[in-house]
Amino acid sequence: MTSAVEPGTVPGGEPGAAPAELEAHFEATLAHKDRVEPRDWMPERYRRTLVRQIAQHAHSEIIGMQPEGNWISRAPSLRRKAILLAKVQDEAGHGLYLYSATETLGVTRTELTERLVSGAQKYSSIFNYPTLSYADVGTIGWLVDGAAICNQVPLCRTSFGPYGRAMIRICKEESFHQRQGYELLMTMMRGTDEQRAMVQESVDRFWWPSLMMFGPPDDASPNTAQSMAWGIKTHTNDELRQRFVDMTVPQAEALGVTLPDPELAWNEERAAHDFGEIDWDEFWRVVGGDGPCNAQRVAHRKKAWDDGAWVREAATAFARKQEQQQEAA
Ligand code: FAQ
Repeated sequence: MTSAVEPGTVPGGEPGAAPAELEAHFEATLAHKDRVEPRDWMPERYRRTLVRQIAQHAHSEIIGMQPEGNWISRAPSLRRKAILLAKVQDEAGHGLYLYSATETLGVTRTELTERLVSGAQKYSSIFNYPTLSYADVGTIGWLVDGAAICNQVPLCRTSFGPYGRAMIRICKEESFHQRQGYELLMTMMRGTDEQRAMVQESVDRFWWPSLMMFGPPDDASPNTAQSMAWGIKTHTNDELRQRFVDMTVPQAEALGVTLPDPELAWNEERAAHDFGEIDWDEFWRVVGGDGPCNAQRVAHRKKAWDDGAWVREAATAFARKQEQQQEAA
């Protein structure tokens, strides 16, 4: 979509102040499946929904560094340590692309981080579970990155340009992460009985929380209908969860692990897998702050943010000084 507003107009404009022409232009952009760009007029609710979703996504990438980061100093070999370091660093990069996308909507990374550490904004429930063994590094790659890919590949075609473009690169890296997790688990499954047991125990703990990553069921998802009408989401939570289950079952068979759900079975009629009921009470408890690691994750992030204050101050002072020198020259 080309710019429909005067340069300098605040993105999103005032709620209810949009002339019908601008609104029609916005609707036409969505109807043609074109991208909405930051300088285009957009309804305030569309802008706010994007800030909420992209910020939650960015926070997830950053908080998501903690569970795996826990194992960097205890990786079983130099090769595994190098792989894990690179993966965790990639997640930091994803967070930064996403914070940059929200900045085009008029919110700074500082504001968003403050909302995260104060508990005003969410991050993915999955990162509130602990990593208890090195197999968890493989399981997170396989299941958590696997679920992330299922959810995020459709977001490459989301209606807001900067978000969709960030997702293209993120998805390429997440695919690589998923394969490294699978490769790690496959190596362990070819190892000793103890290693195989470690993988199975890890999969038992992460399977259900991975299914929860897709969000509440469609009939309990307050945002899906509007987000789909705006082209922010292109599939519902349940559709993507089903896609993930169908994709993962054959991979589990190839690995030789059992997914901890006695109701998991192929349904010929639906041409999809049936699976058991997710514990939604647990999901809402974890989202509400009462998961096994919520307090620890946020406290760690807050400490890192506070400890980094002097770096941000120094960088800002340096930039200001350079500007002054350029002006003087
Ligand atoms: N955890 O109406 P809906 C990754 C909230 S990145 C916590 O269905 P929506 C990479 C939701 O915000 C993983 N909260 O909401 C990695 C809403 O709350 P609000 C993150 C959740 O937005 C891998 C309320 O429940 N990915 O893994 C969750 O339409 C390995 C009602 O829900 C993204 O963020 C949850 N699981 O759909 C990093 C992808 N689910 O604000 C390190 C982008 C829902 O209204 C290692 N986001 N909620 O009070 C999305 O696709 C969507 O935002 C959904 C939720 C599908 C997550």
